[in-house]
Amino acid sequence: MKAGYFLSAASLSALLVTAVAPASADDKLEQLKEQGFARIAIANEPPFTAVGADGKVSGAAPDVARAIFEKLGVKEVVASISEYGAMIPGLQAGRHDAITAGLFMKPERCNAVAYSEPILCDAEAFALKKGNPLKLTSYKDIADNPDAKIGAPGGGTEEKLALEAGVPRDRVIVVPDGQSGIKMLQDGRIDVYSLPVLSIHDLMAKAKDPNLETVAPVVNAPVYCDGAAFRKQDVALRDAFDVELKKLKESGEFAKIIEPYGFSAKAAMSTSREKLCAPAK
Ligand code: 6CS
Repeated sequence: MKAGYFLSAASLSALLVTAVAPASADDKLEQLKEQGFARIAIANEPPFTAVGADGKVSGAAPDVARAIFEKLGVKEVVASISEYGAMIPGLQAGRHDAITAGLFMKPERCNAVAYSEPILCDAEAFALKKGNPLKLTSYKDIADNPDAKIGAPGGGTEEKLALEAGVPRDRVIVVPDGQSGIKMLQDGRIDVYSLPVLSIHDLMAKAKDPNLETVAPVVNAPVYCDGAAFRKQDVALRDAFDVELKKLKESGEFAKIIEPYGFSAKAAMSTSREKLCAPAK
């Protein structure tokens, strides 16, 4: 699988100048084919997305996107790292052609972008001190303990789940990346760090810290699925992406790409954008 490349902000801004807006929505794919690459937003949160020391982009979401864009005649993907909360504004401002980052489908996001059908599904997890001294197994447990501080990505699902469970804003600490989250936990600046299960497992495997442990899944937290996200006006590109995604799922290639990262093809194929974007009952 060809690797895509990570772009610094400076070189990305230079690309912005060249990425001319298409005449019409249907020309977006033609524009990308001529451009030779699709600019994707990622978070660098393995195994969803990752940027190697050599700048090569991997992770389940970019690998699926690269495979599909190749079939659509777009040779490369070029990634830029973004905080989850900045991905949709960046897409809408034309800084990205798609978000392929594990950005979970939720009604409020479905109102803002055109999601593909589901790609990567995962439950939520906590990384915390060995022995779970504060007995935290749900976001409500954190809310109910006035001393408990949670770290979560800015604009991310775990931040929102904590706030919705009643954790006051001053006890929800925005964490820029996985390594920082583990360090903050080790330094006692937070009592729990929350990300999806596979992301926490990846970080814990790398941290190899016997003083930390994982709670997974978080009690009463939903299983989420992402999709590739496109601008609302690029729904023709989204539909073309979905045609190839469906073929990838049916051929077995989809499972071959995502399951080595720990994701379940069956989980993504057993749900739909319609179900995941439906307003909560
Ligand atoms: O979609 C989100 O907001 C979440 N998705 C991932 C893959 N990691 C954390 C983030 O909060």
